[in-house]
Amino acid sequence: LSIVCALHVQRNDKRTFDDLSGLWTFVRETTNTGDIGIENKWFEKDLREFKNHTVMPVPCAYNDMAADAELRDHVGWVWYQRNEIISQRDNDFRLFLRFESAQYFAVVYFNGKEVGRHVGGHLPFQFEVTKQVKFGAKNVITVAVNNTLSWATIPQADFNYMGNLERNTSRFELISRYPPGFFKMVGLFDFFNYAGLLRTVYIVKKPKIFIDDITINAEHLGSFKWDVTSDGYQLKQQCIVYLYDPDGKEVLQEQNCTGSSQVSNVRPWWPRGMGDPDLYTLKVEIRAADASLVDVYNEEFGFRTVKWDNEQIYINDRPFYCIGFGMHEDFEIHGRGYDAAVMTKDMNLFEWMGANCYRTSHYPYAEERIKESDRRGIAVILETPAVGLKGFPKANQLLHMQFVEEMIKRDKNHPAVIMWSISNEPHTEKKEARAYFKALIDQAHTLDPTRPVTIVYGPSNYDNDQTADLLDVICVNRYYGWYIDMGFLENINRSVVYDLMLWKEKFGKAILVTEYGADSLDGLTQEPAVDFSEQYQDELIRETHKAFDVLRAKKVIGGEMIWNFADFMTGMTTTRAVGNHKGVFTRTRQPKIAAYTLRKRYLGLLQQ
Ligand code: GCB
Repeated sequence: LSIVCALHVQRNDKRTFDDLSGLWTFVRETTNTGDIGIENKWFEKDLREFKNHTVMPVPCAYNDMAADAELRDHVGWVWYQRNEIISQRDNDFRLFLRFESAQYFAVVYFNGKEVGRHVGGHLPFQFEVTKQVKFGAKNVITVAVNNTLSWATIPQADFNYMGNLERNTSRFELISRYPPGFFKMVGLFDFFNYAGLLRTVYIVKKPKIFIDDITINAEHLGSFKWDVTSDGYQLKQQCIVYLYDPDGKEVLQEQNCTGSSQVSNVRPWWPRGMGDPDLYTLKVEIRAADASLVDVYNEEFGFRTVKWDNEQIYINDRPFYCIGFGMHEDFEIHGRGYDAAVMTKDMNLFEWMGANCYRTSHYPYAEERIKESDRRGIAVILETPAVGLKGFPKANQLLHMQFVEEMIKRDKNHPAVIMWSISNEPHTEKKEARAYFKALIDQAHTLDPTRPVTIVYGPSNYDNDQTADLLDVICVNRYYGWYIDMGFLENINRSVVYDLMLWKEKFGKAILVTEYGADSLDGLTQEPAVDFSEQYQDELIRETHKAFDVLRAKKVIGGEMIWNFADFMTGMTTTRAVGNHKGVFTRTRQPKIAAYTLRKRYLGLLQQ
């Protein structure tokens, strides 16, 4: 059975789960000293007997849990362990260990034996442990997580050993500028590499024969298709689907695992500002020959259609102008760890701002957030973890394909998801990028023919990009007035219009501006404006909006997203002062001056 997770955990008559959130025993190996833990079989040991053991909350990044630079900057293995009593009552279930996100590479052990490994953060995976479980007794779950990135990973990092260049000079017998073993790992991306068990861990309990996946394709005019796959399903068993409308009234019942139908008087799912985000539920049952219930799953979804042409995106045949944010899953203390409070605050601020759209820059966000976007009518551009790619070897392409599959399998039934972003700012000016991305774009189209596919461009230009003609929609990030022509705010309007017109002329496709903006340190005010002041950020945004108005009128752009929703942590570099400050909110989610400018604009656009 594949380790890919299609359906979220659920409690019902036939299934249940344990949420393993809380404190786990934690041991950190010394930075980058090989595989000491694995070689010495730490997975067979009780980690509480280790002198240096401590505890670590899950879900949470471990990096900011102490006033300890070594923990923050750790590169290599960390170990998590937890004991769980699994009741005799669970004897009839098949049991799976499920991880919503482990950054970056995880090896999972159950009762001292390896049960599986997974590469890549921000996407869920599961391993069956039914045969290894000791019912009515203590079971030991051990997870080794390694955050090392290199050119062979996605995202990529420059990983260089610098302490082994032996040099003899006649006068000093100098060995190297660096101490032996010194290395540097620098991510090719602009956010902190928060690591560990970043999202919830579950023991999932499913019946012996269970529903493995449900694919729903429901359009706003009532066309409805479903396809159910299951594990262990036998022909004499029956699949029954029940469709419930937003009021819970049954509107359809069919006895087939795969089928299509026409539903009348549909209440479509609309993004905010266009209508209500109505949600339907498909209940799927598998019944045995004697009609007894084998498994059941309730999947929420919406009737909505996404279309696109060379000007814009349409939702339910009406033009949809995306107004919103690039953002990050990022907050003080828990880093990128899932937190329902931060998520709720973010979504409430979205509504306050008048946004209708965001991009999960630069990795898929927790499924809880996508589900909440369904409920609130906020459109989502779902992005893979492939940010900043510079090299395009075959092995990376295969890994990238795994991420596309895991992402689409997880989120395909969410009406809020309107587009798949294959990558953010890859170096698509390189020739070899074309074959690399063609395979990924084809794969996304095959896995989901209903949504447009995009790449978010940064380094490439209209005249050297090797991939943009393969896309449905083009996204571009542009920093006029910041990385280009700092201080010349009055040029922004002209530059942005010029740049985007050229993309439009060359490719003739719908274009969204997915990033623009400036850093500002909250409370730093300067009149006249200088860089890093709140005024500069605000004025840059206002000037860019002038260009957007021109481009909108010419039907050149189909959406605009500020970079960034909130300030966020990055690695150390000369252009960052305790992180990236392009947020229109501070890291603790208080508005800067620019937030009010943006709010006025967004609320106005939302009503149009
Ligand atoms: C970009 C990247 C984003 C950075 C941003 C910046 O183009 O896509 O990850 O954070 O620029 O602020 O430099």
